[in-house]
Amino acid sequence: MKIFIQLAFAFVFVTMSLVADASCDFQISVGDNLKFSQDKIVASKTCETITITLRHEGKLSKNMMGHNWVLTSAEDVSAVATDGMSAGLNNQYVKPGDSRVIAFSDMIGGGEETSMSFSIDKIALDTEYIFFCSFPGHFYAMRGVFELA
Ligand SMILES: [Cu+2]
Repeated sequence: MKIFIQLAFAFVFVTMSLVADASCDFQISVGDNLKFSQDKIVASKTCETITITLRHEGKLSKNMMGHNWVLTSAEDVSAVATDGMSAGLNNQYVKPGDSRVIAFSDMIGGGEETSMSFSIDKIALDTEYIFFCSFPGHFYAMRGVFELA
């Protein structure tokens, strides 16, 4: 009986941590068009680290239809995307050392997947954040809201 109770507690604990993980880890897919599978990500403010996994389900290569996931404050999006264009594909279209960039993933093409994590310490609760793709020309359409709740 004692073992059963311990197992029951262990089960509840594991279930709770699975639920907690659900709002810290995000799977996002993209394809041969200018669209993320989500236009809003709400992460839990109890997360220490947020992990984004980006999967490209299209067929086109990354120099034609590359996508990545970049997070900045809403007011920095245009400037970061513009500076990123001249940084080139080798830099994932993100200006090296750009302090306005909170997190960014590698640029991927069709059939590829990439994953990246960042600390929640960089997110302020009173600021509006946007995630977008920094491939030249994509940020106008490929973007979404990032929120902590
Ligand atoms: Cu893109």
